[in-house]
Amino acid sequence: MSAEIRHDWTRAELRALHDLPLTELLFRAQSVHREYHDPAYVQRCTLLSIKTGACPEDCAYCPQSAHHDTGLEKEKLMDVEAVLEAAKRASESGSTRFCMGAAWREVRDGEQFDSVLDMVRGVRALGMEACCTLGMLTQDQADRLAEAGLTAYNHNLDTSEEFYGDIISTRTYEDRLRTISRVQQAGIGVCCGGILGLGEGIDDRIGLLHTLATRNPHPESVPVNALVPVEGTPLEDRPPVPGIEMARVIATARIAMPRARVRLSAGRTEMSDEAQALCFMAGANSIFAGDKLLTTPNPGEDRDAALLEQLGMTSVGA
Ligand code: SAM
Ligand code: DTB
Ligand code: SF4
Repeated sequence: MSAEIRHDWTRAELRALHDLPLTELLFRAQSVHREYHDPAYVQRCTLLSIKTGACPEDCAYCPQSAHHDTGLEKEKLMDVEAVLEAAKRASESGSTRFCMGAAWREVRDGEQFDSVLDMVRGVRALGMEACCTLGMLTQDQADRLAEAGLTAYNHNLDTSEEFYGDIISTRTYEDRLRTISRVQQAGIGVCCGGILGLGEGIDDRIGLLHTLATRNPHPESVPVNALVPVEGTPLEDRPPVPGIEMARVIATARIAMPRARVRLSAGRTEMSDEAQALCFMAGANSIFAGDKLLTTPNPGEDRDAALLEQLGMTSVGA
């Protein structure tokens, strides 16, 4: 393999890659991609919101924050059984990873966390990868999730450290990094990425990629979300992110973190087939399947099946 795994990327190097002529950038990303991955394969993951709304954090993009009036119905933590039924359906429809999201600032020990641990064990017993995103964790909680068999923990940095304070005031970048390190320490895969379209500059996108690409090891997966603007949030009027900008960030992530799964995450509903195809050519090799993300719409099985068919790509076998 010629593309070595590096952890010493500089911001300038990443910016230079990002700004290459698109044709050159995609060529380089594709060269790295096929050294480490099957270029025809895309992983499908299913998301489920196991606890919805009324979150004490003030993330400006999020429909689930109690600080914004988005008209979202809040819901208590789901029963273990209902979650496992949804996981079974997801597996039957071809998803290989099941991701459970809770609108919590942090995990609290007790009955609810014990239920989440049961959910993780149940998803693993179905033969699926299990992922959770539950907010901040202590080391003991991360260790217990690892013991339950959790494959990956999603905890996004969203943007650069410099821009972070413009988007969230109730926690710091440092808080986020601390949880990520605990997850890693517990031996769980780190799923960490960001959102484009928050009003950030290109250097903020590079700042995020730099933080991720200089971690050792690199994250197991890197979700690249396009903001889904939700009425009632401070970012409701943000303009859509051009597909080409998504592709540039994905390609830079692919080159800098060759082994990571790069997930074309939220925002696909608004993207054309061509823009999504460009993102796959840039090195994205995972998507969220099904007609719902956590609380907002996603393209759904039929549109995705038609897209993958057109592209001659598959989500079966790795
Ligand atoms: N509360 C936990 C946390 O924030 O870590 C887990 C759930 S939270 C909804 C998971 C991720 O969804 C966030 O980190 C953010 O990156 C993404 N997200 C939330 N709202 C979004 C939106 N409107 N558009 C795109 N991504 C969004
Ligand atoms: C991630 O990076 N994107 C997913 C998953 N990780 C948890 C969540 C997207 C949420 C989009 C807004 C919503 O549906 O509520
Ligand atoms: Fe809460 Fe997570 Fe939404 Fe922030 S992104 S408001 S922490 S659910």
